[in-house]
Amino acid sequence: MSTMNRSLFLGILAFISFLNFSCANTESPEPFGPVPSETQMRWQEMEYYAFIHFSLNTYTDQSWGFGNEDINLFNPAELDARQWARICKEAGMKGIIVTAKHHCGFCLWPSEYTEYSVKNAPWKEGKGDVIRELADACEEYGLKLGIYLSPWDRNHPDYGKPEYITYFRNQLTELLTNYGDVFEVWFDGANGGDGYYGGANETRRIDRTSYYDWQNTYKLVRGLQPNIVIWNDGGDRADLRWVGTEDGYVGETNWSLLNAIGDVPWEMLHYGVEDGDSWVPAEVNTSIRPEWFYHPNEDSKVKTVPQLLDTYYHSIGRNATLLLNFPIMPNGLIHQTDEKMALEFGKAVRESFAVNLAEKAKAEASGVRGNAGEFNAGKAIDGDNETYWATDDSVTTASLTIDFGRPTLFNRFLVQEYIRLGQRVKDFSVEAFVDGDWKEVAKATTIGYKRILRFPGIEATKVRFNITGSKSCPVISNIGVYNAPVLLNAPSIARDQSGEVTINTNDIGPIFYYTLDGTEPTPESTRYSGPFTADGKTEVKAIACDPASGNSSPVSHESFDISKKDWQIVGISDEKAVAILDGYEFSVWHQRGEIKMPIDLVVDLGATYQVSGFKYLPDQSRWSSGIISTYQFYVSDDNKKWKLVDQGEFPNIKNNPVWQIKVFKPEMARYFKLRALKNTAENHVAGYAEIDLITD
Ligand code: FUL
Repeated sequence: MSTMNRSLFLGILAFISFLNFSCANTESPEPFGPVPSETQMRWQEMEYYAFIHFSLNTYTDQSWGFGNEDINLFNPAELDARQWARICKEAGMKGIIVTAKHHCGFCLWPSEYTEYSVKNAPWKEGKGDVIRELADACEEYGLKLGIYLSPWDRNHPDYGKPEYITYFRNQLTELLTNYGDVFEVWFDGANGGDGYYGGANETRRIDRTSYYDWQNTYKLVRGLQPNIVIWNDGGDRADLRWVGTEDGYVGETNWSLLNAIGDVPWEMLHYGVEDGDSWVPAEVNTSIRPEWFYHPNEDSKVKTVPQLLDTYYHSIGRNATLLLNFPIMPNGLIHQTDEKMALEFGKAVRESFAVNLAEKAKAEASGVRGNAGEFNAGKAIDGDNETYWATDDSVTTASLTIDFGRPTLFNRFLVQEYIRLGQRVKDFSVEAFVDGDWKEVAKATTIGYKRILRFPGIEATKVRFNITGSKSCPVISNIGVYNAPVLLNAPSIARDQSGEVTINTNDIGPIFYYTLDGTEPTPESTRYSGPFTADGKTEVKAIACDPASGNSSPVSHESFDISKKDWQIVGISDEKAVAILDGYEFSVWHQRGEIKMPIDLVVDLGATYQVSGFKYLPDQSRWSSGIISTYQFYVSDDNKKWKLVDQGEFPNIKNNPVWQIKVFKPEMARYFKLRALKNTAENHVAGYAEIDLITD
């Protein structure tokens, strides 16, 4: 070997050993703060699973049974737990938590400790066991089983006494012994109050901090099911936390941390505690319908795909899991609308995240821990959640750039921390490189297990992820960039009392085109750039378009009648009553209190018109009330002498509370009066989301 070759050889050797040395000496980051247990980790990775609410309430149209409901009501003719499991599986869920016992105390399994169970119901002549059937169905479909066991029991005679705790634990032992692996147990926080209590029919209060002796109950649970996670919002801190609402969202900032001891006010449930001393991640529980149990009048209120997608981005997309409830119908099945929406929602999620545009790109970071290959930027896009990009310990702000190599359209950014080492990032932003400049497209706070940001589609050659604040050096296990299909639902068109028209949709990104002359809108029609005025008789047609694909939605169409500018509600001083005329379907006003049916609503039109019909939209809210079912409609030209022009009922308004349209022989009128004779609840409340007229 020549001297030169020799020194080259030695140089290479030295370089290789330097590389080895630097790798061998780059330690992984130390965990920062609390970290998840293995069972919490397994649970978090499930992301999405179902709740099933089924009990005697299903047969009594109630939310909470009193505890004395007739056991003979329980006879689901077509019960099929395999249908539940199939739907959950096809919807993309990973498990099912079932109400083995709700507050009424009725048990869906033949418990040996009570007579108030399926064993004394007519279903399968007392030989049935819903939990067995569900456990078998879950096994067949590769789903995990979870158990909801209400601590509050309005049937049991001993509720409130120490003996009840023995009963409760005996039941837990049955459920956690006889049905195989259970991934989660749910101890509902509703506790104590009035009930049947074996015939005592009284109110019983318990001290929620001491009565259940949770620590020993937890020991029992973990002894029987070592891999279980415990949900408990009513007692001592367990493995998971409630998010403070059943409306399907957690805070935009969501730390998976709480303090082990002390009160948990709403903010802490919602946002977690940045410097909390325990790992207590969030589970978002919500129902696919307004209520948890089945009520036929909610058949028209099943959440739509855009609503469910919002829930997805506000739960799984914000570092929580999603527990979505299906109420079971009296026949023992999930309703076909619920099935349809859940499957379409699952499909929309699958399609949104089908292609990760970052996977084939190049990644570069502002800094890499010890310059070591095992922590470089590529580890965040290698599709392996066990590898990660990390920086040196002293670094708490950093950025990672993904280069697509060519203009690429995207509208979602997904990022995950390697939470086995703790949750660290406090805030971050996402930028896109467009025409030689960096443009901010989104900004957020915490990441945790998974964070997904939505923004209007943007075409860029590179995307940059900037960590602008972190508790310790960031540790990022995964980044995904996606171009989710834009949801092209027909947009909603609303006009307020002043005549201003607004066009809207549930997705982020589509642009709208509209016409006012009755012609079909196309991308050549007027582009909507914000609310516009179109008072008086007006016909608006609109479409939503995805600029990237060029696809458009079906046409939506609204015909507005005479201007409401000068309309006045007569004799009502409550300013909130304007909700009736404001054009927004979700604002509502009620007449209630001292008043009794019949209840009148009088409106002065400000001028005389030839009126030939009217439209009534009842309360659209989740807990709607005052839905008028029987009415009379009068007109007048002086607010003194009234003429009855129409009367009757709004058929099926209870089950389908949509716009009610009535037409009659045209009459000249300056005033109209809608008289509510009855509502669906047979009480003295009249509610109105909107009232409108039809004129000639
Ligand atoms: C609540 C209960 O009171 C509801 O009935 C329902 O079971 C829901 C999941 O939790 O606290």
